Amino acid sequence: MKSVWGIMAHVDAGKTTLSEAILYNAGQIAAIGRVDHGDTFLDTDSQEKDRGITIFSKPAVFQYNNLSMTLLDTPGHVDFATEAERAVWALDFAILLISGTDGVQSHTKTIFKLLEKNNIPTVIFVNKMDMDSASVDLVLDGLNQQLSDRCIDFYDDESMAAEDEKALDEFLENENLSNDTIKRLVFERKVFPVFFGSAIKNEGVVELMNFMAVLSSGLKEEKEFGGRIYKIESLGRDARLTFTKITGGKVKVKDVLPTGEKINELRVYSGMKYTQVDEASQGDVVAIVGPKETFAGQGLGTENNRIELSLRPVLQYKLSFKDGTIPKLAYPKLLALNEEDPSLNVNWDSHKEEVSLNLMGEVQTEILINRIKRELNYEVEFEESGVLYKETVAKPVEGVGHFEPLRHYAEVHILMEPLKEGEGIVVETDVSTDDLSLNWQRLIETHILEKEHVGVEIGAPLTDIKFTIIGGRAHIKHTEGGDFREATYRAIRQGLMEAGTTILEPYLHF
Ligand SMILES: Nc1nc2c(ncn2[C@@H]2O[C@H](COP(=O)(O)OP(=O)(O)OP(=O)(O)O)[C@@H](O)[C@H]2O)c(=O)[nH]1
Ligand SMILES: [Mg+2]
Repeated sequence: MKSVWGIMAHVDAGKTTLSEAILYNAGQIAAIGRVDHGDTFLDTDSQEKDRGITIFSKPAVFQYNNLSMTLLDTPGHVDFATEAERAVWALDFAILLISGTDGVQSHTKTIFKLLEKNNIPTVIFVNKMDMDSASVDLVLDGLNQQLSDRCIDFYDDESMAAEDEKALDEFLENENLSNDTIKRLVFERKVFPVFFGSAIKNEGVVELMNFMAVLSSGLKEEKEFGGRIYKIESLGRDARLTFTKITGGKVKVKDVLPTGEKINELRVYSGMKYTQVDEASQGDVVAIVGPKETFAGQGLGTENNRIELSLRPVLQYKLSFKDGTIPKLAYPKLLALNEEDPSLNVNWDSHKEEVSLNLMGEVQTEILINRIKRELNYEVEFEESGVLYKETVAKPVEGVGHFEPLRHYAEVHILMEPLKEGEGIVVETDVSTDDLSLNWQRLIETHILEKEHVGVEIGAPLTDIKFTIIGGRAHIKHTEGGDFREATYRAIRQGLMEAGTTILEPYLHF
């Protein structure tokens, strides 16, 4: 079985260095490159080399124990947290890195929550154990207190067994746990096994890789086609690339995606280079060339939902041109940035005649200014211009939407209820297929999820809402594809108008 592994951690924990060690042990590269020398397989962008940090998540493909695995190295700097979050959408498993000298950091907790939310089986590697100040006991204590008491030393079978009744029986009988049992505990996220080592000295890495092979061989085959788009790239590239993890079945060049767009080319990237393939199957990460309308978070085939970022910028900035460029003319080109990172929300304000966008922090701002200079040739700067609010529905309400011009018909009833902070957008259905056929129910669900709906107070994006589809009607003859879209949008709008919305203010923990 092919599998996708993400390496995640706070900044400078040694993710890129661990990727080097893994690729070296797998025979993929001839020597372990050094971030500080700018010669790693994955930190290939010039700004990454200059700064010695990872900015973009990038895949590397390798074979180990006859298994094919894709590693996604991710950025650890908080300014690039959305890039790391998108990578999570493509993962079968995660390796959470902890620096043996720094222990659990606040960003480590954020990442751990992301992995929990996306239900990713996670293995922990405590790095930099070659340093004198590193301490096994201190790090384990920190993990247990700040992440979960189910972070357990990989070689401590007894403590792992204590997390599960069946495992305990096995341990009492054999005084150890089989690989299969440990595998199950990790798949069920009952245990987060902890490995210790040093990426730079290549210590403890083979042990980690052997366990990666055990986990990879436990994935189940999914026959039906499914895919998850996690990243779009076009700026500075020769084509628009839709990075997709294939979650089931396969796709071929010239196939038409379920979205209606054709695949012209399939590329498997590994480091700087790519190879063209005719076919991609479950467990592959491919860049699809051809589609123009795809977006990060989009599901294909059996993956029939849209994933939204949970980490988001809270400040809006105004972009000004130092080179006299007319903002309106530059705006369409800047839109390519939105495709790569929708959280930027590059926006045109027609009243003020200015371009605005949302940013996470200073390093991201500098990187973006450089990219805009290099790839679009504009000299720009940013000025802080406001706080980003969100809205939620003020109280539970049933929204009703009709769409019935001549020879069209669709009717939709949606219950909208406020959720607790941070719960995001949830969609459920509570209507029998006798009343509304399954394909219409699915269509309504798609239309709820396909775009960011906005509140009625200040037009800020909605969040923390549960939508329940509770009714709807189609006409045997007169219902066409787009009718349910209109009716769904109208139902949401009508409900929000009736109940009103509450403005949510962002806040940060320090
Ligand atoms: N002593 C020691 N240093 C290490 C080890 N692994 C990495 N480093 C050093 O730690 C620094 C950061 O390493 P990276 O691999 O760039 O860390 P990263 O997690 O990829 O950093 P970002 O991508 O920027 O988040 C570099 O100076 C590495 O040489 C290790 O096992 N021991
Ligand atoms: Mg890195």
